[in-house]
Amino acid sequence: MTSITVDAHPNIALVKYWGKQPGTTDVPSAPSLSITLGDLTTTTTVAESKADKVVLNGQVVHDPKIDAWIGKTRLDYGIPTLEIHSHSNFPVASGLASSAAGFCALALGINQLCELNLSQQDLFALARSGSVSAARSFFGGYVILDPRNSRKIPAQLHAPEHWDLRVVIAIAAQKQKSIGSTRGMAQTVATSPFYSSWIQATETDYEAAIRAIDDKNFTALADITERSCHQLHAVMLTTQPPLLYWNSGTLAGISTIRRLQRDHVPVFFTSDAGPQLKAICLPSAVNTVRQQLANTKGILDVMVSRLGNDPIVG
Ligand code: 2P0
Repeated sequence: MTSITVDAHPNIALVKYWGKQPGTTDVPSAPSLSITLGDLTTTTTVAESKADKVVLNGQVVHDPKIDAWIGKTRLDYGIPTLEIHSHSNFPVASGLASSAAGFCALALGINQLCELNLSQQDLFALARSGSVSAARSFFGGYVILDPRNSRKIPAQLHAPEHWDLRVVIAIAAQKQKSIGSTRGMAQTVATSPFYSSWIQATETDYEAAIRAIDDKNFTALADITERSCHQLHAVMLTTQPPLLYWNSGTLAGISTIRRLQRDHVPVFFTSDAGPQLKAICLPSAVNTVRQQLANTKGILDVMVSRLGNDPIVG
């Protein structure tokens, strides 16, 4: 086999992960629950080559995180030198979980190309060692990752057809300038006085979110998701030095969503380690939400996605 191409989708967490178990580099401290974004795709091709080379959206990159991951994977599995080309149909530097889709695709592609025949557990662990959230991109629809499960593997809670939610992504900055997630969360674990409350609250929110999705209870899922988002940003803000990922566009977008909610539009929001705002809504509301966010000062662009399927290994 000369090359393998994998299409994988990013995911966004409704119940967030932020912090690893002490002494580990890839085991989350709390469970998380995500949705997979079907209209955003990272297409990654891996091939044997004379030297390692990583090309992201046409640019050769020397990314310490990717390089370290390749080095460790070579030590663990004896993989050859590789040329990796990855193309995303969405802005990769803007905090839209491109690393989740990328490490998921890389793990799948290398496993196939190098005939590693990894067990599911080892394949998920390989992706997780790149980015914990990458393990959630192995499935479409509604996905759970619970470290209290002894194998620490993700699982699909429901296929996308279970409940047709839409996601409107509001871009509030074109470049991700803030501190990266891996470093940021390590600082939170070490310094936020509210970290243990965050873990407890996340475990409660996780169980409640599963019930809300099982029951397709939009109001309950809206409450849980926004609470998890606010609590995430609360532990970020109480980190030393403080992590402030939002900008004025993010806050203006939140005001727009609050106004839509007062007008009974079925929409709620979340945001991650960056300024982008993700609005989750019912299909009937998607045009209104898209228009209103596009007309919000500080929102530079909007994208819309349906929920997506599992990655495709070609
Ligand atoms: C999440 N985030 O659950 C949370 C919410 C960002 C905020 O997972 O250190 O890139 O590589 O495991 O997976 C982003 O963190 O971090 C993330 P590492 P990752 O989606």
